[in-house]
Amino acid sequence: MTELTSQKDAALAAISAADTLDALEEQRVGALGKKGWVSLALKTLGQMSPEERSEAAPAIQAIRAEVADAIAAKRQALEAAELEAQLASETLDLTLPAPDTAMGSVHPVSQVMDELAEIFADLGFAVATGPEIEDDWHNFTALNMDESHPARAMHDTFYFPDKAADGGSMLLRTHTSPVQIRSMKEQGAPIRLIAPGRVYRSDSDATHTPMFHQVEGLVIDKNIHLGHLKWTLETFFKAFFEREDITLRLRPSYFPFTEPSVEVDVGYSNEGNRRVVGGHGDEPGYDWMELGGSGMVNRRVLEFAGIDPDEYQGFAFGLGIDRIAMLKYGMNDLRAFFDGDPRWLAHYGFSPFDQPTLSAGVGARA
Ligand code: FA5
Repeated sequence: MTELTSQKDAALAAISAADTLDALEEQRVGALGKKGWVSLALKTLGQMSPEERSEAAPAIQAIRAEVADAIAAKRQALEAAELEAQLASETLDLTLPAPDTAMGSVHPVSQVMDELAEIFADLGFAVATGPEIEDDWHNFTALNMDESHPARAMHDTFYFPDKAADGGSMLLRTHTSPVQIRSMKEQGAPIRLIAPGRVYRSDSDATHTPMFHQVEGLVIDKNIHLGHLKWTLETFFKAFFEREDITLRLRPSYFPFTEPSVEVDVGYSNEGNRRVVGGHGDEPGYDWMELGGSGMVNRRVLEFAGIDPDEYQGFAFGLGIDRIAMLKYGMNDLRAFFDGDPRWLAHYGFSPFDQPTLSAGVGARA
């Protein structure tokens, strides 16, 4: 035992003197390793008489614990010191100057979506979303376009090869209107929302792209009529284009999910090769341009979504976000929106610090 005690004192001194993790590991192996002196001492217990063992065992275990604790404490101290040294050597010089020009910008589509949300939030509209991979029922059937409906053919739909669990087709949504159905089914009436997002159609030229953006609007309540729709859109466009002389024309049209249906046109004039929104389209020098579709929600659609059409009515609209972005900010080729050309983005992009707010102006440019 006396020998063990002096071995322990020597080990504790060596542990305390160890100045690297390697030196400490050497001490651990020498004491607690398979052939270490503590392990060898523990092995001698087997050859002792029961009386000797009952005295020696707790003493050896106590020495083992004391040495193990000393090693653990020293390891913690050495690791902390090592981390301190590493942190001290890896400092980052935050005083380096920032680049002269800001890197990156907000895409005009994202900017316009933020502007839309800001204006409609002020009118009491919530923002809803829905899946881009949609089923046939939400994209068509519940919007009053059953399988044989000719309007389906107008949508140039991208279908997936696999069917849904119920056997229905899966597709990339062709418009944001299925969000109407999802929101009505989830929330019931009354409802006041916009649903901006990506939509897909197999279509491509300077004013059509296979993926583009729409914003859906939906208001369901009691005693809603077409006048509410016109006021809402007019108020929105005045705030969006930041001018009071906006004139809308609602032109009779057809959508299976609205009745009556109207196409929304806005008066504009040409300045050079740029179209500028404002003025009355029938005046000399002015014309009308279509911005989207709208109408009173068809009774059948309310029924599909579980709302009683004798109690609630509503209006809905769908606008092309890319189109209104082009009009506001003067781009003339829609395809450039999706090319990812850094020169185009540097020219038409927005500063991330230029958040649209009603008080500071929804179209302020840095
Ligand atoms: C619809 O998609 C209807 N869901 C709109 C609607 C909603 C009507 C609610 C009534 C009630 P339409 O196919 O006309 O309608 O598209 C609406 C707008 O999306 C168009 O006016 C246009 O601005 C834009 N748009 C349509 N196709 C493309 C395309 N390929 N590229 C870019 N914009 C497009």
